[in-house]
Amino acid sequence: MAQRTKVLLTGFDPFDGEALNPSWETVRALDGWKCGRATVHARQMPCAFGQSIEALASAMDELRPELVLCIGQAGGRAEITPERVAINIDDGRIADNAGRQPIDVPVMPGAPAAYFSTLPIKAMVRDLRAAGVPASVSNTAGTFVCNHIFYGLMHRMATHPVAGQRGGFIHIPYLPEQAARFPGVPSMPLAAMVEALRVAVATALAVEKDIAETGGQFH
Ligand code: PCA
Repeated sequence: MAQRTKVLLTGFDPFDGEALNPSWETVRALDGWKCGRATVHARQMPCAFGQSIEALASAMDELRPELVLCIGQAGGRAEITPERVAINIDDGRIADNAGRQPIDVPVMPGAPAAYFSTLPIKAMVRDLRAAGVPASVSNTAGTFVCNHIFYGLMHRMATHPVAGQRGGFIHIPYLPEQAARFPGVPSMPLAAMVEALRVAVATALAVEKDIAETGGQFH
């Protein structure tokens, strides 16, 4: 029998005045879920520059997961969006939960400008759509704490390589109870997002080489 492996799923604590964060609500529902050879371990990350990368690094050291999927809230997006690229910049539009608002500072001084996700983002979008979940590739994770932890994840995997380890980031919409305060803003129910992450994890475990299918955009 193939050896069991671990999947680390992270979500954030609430920020920007919200009472909850859909990323943590979704991820924690999957803690302990067994997907084929892998078991999911859910961890909550602080929505704070610096601290989030430290918390992620200690979870990775503890678990040594085959797969790391960091999840975050993208209020206003209508779809599940696997992110293509993490950029080496912090530019907070608001302060983080620790009151810090870095503007135009690198996530890691002297490190590369960007890293690509090592998740099969196109295959994930294909499988999500096939499962009836609206999904698209996103070509920017922004410049707040989500891009920050995504960059920290990719930089760590580049500088502390673990054989076979892959990872990346997925942004998810508001929950309906959040969007109810912002008329016209899209949302997705918790159960649909939990199912979506099951599909994303299963595809990420199964597909090592991504498919060539367009996920491009004009702008
Ligand atoms: N979303 C924010 C940070 C935490 C979260 O869930 C972001 O997109 O940067």
